[in-house]
Amino acid sequence: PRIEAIELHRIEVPLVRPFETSFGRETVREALLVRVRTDAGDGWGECVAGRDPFYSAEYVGGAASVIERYLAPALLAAHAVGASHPAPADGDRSAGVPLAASVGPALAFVAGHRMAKGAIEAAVLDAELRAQGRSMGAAFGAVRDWVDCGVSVGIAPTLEELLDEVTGYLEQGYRRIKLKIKPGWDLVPVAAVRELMGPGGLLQVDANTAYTADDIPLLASLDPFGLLLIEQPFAEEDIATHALLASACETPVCLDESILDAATAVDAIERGATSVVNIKPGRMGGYLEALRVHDACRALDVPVWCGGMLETGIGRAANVALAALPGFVLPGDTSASSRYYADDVTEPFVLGEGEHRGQLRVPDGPGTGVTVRDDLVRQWASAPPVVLA
Ligand code: OSB
Ligand code: MG
Repeated sequence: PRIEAIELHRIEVPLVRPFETSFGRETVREALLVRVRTDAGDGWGECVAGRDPFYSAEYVGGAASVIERYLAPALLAAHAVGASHPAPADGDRSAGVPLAASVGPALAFVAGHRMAKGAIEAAVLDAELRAQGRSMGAAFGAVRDWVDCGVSVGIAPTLEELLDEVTGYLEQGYRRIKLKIKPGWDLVPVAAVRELMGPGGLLQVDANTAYTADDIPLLASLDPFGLLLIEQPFAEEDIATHALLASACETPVCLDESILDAATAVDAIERGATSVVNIKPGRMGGYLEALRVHDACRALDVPVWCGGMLETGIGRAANVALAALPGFVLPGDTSASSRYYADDVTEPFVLGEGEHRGQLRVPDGPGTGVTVRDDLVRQWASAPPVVLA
């Protein structure tokens, strides 16, 4: 297929409850959706950047701007004459999706902006796979039809409210709880939730860079709670302090913000800074790089799990497909739509029942396998769509 136009749609979707982390509190998800129009049909991608540059340097307004000014014009120019793309080598992760594989190289001239690039690549991948009649799961090499789901629980106003929220999620069947922590909200909530879940419950924490090297003894004192992992306690650039913590505690250290691509993942693993990896495709510039991170971790015997960024059904569908790969051995932050939104822009993701309690089904329709509701995209628009052609 040939890329004919790239559309940007900014929407605001209210969250069912505020989501508070060490870097801020959100009550709506401001999402940037990308629709790619090709001569063989359309595809949708979701940018994972947040409203503000707090989790990462990228944010929705910046992503929209860089796409409009640099990325979309370059991609459209690269495809203007219906240029043919060299088929990726056999065994390469992008064999079979030459159009999506051409996106990364065409946009590499722009430094960084992985979330913006990833959104475009995801839309192109969706369009290309739809044209082929292939699902993302099939294209990625999914080995399961259902994936285990965890839930990321924000910082609560009180301990009592936290325990109520966690109790609700456990009743809904979630297989793992992740608590957001920050200095002053760590040992006490972790102890309380461990008590609530019992010794066997899968529990982990995420600090979103809120600690410093001085906190190593405090973080090591979480060891008795039998956590699955401690996620990103220190700054994005600070591999060294993560390695120090890893040698000072029993709980596995897991990097999120620091993992920019397969090369940084391998480097952090080799330096002993991470023994589990949170794969967030949007943060790594797209699903094709996420597949490379998965493969690299698997070759090093490092378990991975699929992170989340409060995605709508568009990003969620692709994340669930990715989480069906063999290296994803821990439950992901791939929660049901209802954990975030009363209404989703696609058909909602609903947790399974019976043997599939606490799981989501991997979509098997072409592309992401979900249908975007144009009416809701229009209704929830926070800015007029931008069409680049
Ligand atoms: O650090 O994993 C994170 C949400 C927004 C930004 C960063 C993070 C998160 C989450 C929520 O933890 C995961 C989800 O349920 O989508
Ligand atoms: Mg995280």
